[in-house]
Amino acid sequence: MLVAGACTCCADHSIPTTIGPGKTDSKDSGKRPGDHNPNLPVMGSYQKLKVSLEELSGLCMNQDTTGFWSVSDQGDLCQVSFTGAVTRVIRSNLDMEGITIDPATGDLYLAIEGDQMVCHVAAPDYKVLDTLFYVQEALERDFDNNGLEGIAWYKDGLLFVGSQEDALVWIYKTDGTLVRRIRLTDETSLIKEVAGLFYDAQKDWLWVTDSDAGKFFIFKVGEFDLLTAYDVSFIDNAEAICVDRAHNCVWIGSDEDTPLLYRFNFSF
Ligand SMILES: [Ca+2]
Repeated sequence: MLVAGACTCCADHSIPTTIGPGKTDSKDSGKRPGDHNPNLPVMGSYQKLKVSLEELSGLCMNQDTTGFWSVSDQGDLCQVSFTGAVTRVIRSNLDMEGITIDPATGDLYLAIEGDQMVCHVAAPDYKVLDTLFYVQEALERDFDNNGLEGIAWYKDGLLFVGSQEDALVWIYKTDGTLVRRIRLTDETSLIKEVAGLFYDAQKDWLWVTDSDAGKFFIFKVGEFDLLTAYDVSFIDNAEAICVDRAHNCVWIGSDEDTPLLYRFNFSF
């Protein structure tokens, strides 16, 4: 059993990594592969649990941090407990791929693929789903099923919205004003697509999961330099990510035949 925070460079560890936690890719950093950066989180062992939410694709912590909000391709908005129990709150015919929360209000924001739009569900009732805005580039370039997959609350009424195609991330105001566009494939050749997003306010980092590359990444917000990447190629379809500093772990949701939640112990 690997202890969270243990060194991950040495042999005989249970976590398969190609790049390695706390290490950066030489091509992007100018450092030798395997260089440790003591300021970066270190991945430890993991557990996984089954979740009865078909095509689970998005995940965020609820406002009182007692469990998750989650969404599925089937159009279900659900509450999910830390043990994987599911309570459906809204059922729709939308391809829901990402979810995030405004921690101040508890309002939810959803990334919808196909329609390429961002929807809003107001707290505390969580009963009505409104369309906030459409992502014009994803519509104009006809991203279709290669479109919106991730969304993350940033700050001051701003959202990160991400797409599979070109691993694009847009920063939008909640009123639909486009503020900035970042193409993460310009930052690193390791990334193939955005499948899920999480904004880490404590460090001003954007965590990105990529189900095609089988990795998740940390980018520094601002320049969007790649800080590190974690190999999770043993996960079938890593579409959701939630960083949980309170429990010293990172949760990864996998959209597969038997949807799974992976809980990776982390030393932050
Ligand atoms: Ca999905």
